[in-house]
Amino acid sequence: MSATEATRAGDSDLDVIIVGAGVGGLYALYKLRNLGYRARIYEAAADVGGTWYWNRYPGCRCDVESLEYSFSFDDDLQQEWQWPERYGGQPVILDYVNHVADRFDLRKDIQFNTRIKAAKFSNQSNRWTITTASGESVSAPYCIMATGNLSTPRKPDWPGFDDFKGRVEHTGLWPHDGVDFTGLRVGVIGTGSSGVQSIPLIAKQAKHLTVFQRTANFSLPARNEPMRAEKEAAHKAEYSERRKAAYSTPFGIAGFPPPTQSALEVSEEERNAAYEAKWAEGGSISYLYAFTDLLTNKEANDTASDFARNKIRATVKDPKTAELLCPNNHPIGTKRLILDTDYYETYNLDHVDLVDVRSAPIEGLTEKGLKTTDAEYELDMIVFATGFDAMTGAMKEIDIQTDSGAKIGAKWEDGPRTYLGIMMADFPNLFMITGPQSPGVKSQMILSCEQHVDWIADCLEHLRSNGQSKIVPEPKAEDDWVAHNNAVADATLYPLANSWYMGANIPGKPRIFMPYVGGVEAYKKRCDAVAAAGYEGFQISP
Ligand code: N01
Repeated sequence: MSATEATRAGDSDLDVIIVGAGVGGLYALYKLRNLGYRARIYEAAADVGGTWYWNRYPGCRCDVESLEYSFSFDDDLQQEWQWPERYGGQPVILDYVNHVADRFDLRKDIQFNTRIKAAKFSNQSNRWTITTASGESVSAPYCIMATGNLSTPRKPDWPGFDDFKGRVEHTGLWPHDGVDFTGLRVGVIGTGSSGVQSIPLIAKQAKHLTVFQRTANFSLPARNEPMRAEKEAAHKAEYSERRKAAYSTPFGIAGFPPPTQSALEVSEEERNAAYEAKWAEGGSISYLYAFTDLLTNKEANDTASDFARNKIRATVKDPKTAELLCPNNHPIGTKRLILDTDYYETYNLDHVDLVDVRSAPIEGLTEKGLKTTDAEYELDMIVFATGFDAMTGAMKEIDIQTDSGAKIGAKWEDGPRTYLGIMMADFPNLFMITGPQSPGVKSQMILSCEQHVDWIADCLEHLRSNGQSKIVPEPKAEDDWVAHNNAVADATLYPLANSWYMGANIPGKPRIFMPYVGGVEAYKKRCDAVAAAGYEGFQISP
């Protein structure tokens, strides 16, 4: 029997197929295995880690504090693991994920180097069959897509990639052996989190750095620092209470007392003192939590945006560069608020230039570098920090369909449609971890992954104990959830920004606000109520 046949034979006994070995997929495997399900992960990469496996660019770091951005399901794990810094750097987070995979013996049920190309549901056999890029197929009654929200890196569709004589890299597909910029003229395209984190470190090595900026983004100082022993001890002493409390917050992160005042009901002096304190403290939630209405009232938001713009002007010495770095087309917080280390300071270095590609867009690559509508820039290396086909990209790259004719491409043609961001009408037994229209990317991601996995596990237990084996959302429940999602977003300032939350960074992608922004607390209550009511809004059958 060949290795492939052997795998297939074993896999025919699977209860659950999981796609993706990032934090969501790994916890799903752990949880379901402990409940007695035969589950296996299929993972495109050569190892675990998901986003932390692929994004190895210099400066890559989580913008949620490390004591929060970690699994809560095992108290020994959270007590024993030691985070060296306030915010986890990519290498440390990847070490942590590897530690979790080893500690709970997860690798034996993960098939690496296996990209899933198609998934098809048969109503007759009540099974999902997934097909890998090499043509292998595996089936199981249930399938969980743990494919991530920022896992399909995208470069603009420009001419000239083959002409360029230098090197091209994307931050989301960074080489494992690193990149040496010494002596090179480097161009970075993009000033989202990936660009802003990598630019100061690339500038340290490169002979010359040109940053090509289309949209200036707001970024706050991260104030990263070595983990303080007393902070770690205090946090660990009340870890389980803090984890529970996190579910009663909007972003799934405890420790930030909710604001009580509007930015407009205090004096300018008081307001600026509050922003100054938050600026000094570091952290995006802290800043956006300065007042109650920063994400819902434009006038209130303007005060926080102005404060941040003045900080940029005070840091960047060249007034023209400073002005170009001041965001002017979206309220602060409506695009992902970035945390940086020395980002604005980097523009004071003589060998770093900022080029505005909003007024003179990039036309393509040339033999020597990059050409905009008004100049050519000679470069040895171009770093694309141009982001991802966020939230829907990874799912849509898989040909997901059912034998009743449902297809993911058609289903999501005008934007994602889900019930609770966990399942879709017409696609039975297919679950998503932190799918669109759930709080995922607007929350502490690991908490949201755990919440979804726990909900899915309870759901499978409910089916098993009731002798049922098929679950699918009712179309009306999905319609209502989509409408609710849109209504909640429309009550905020978020839709004012051309962000990846809106699909705006991908030409031709429908402009629809994709994450659920009603907050983790309200969302979890809703999910729990749906389950408690016998899976309200779902059709369940044998
Ligand atoms: O991607 P982005 P990212 N011509 O989409 C520009 C998470 N993350 O990889 O804004 C010129 O934010 C684009 O310009 P514009 C985090 O959630 C987290 O940086 O579309 N420029 C933008 O400046 C984050 O939000 C961490 O006008 C072009 C940039 O490329 C998300 O991942 C670290 C262009 C893309 O920014 C994505 O971040 C890193 C074009 N044709 C990432 N096309 C942390 O935890 C695109 N751009 C800290």
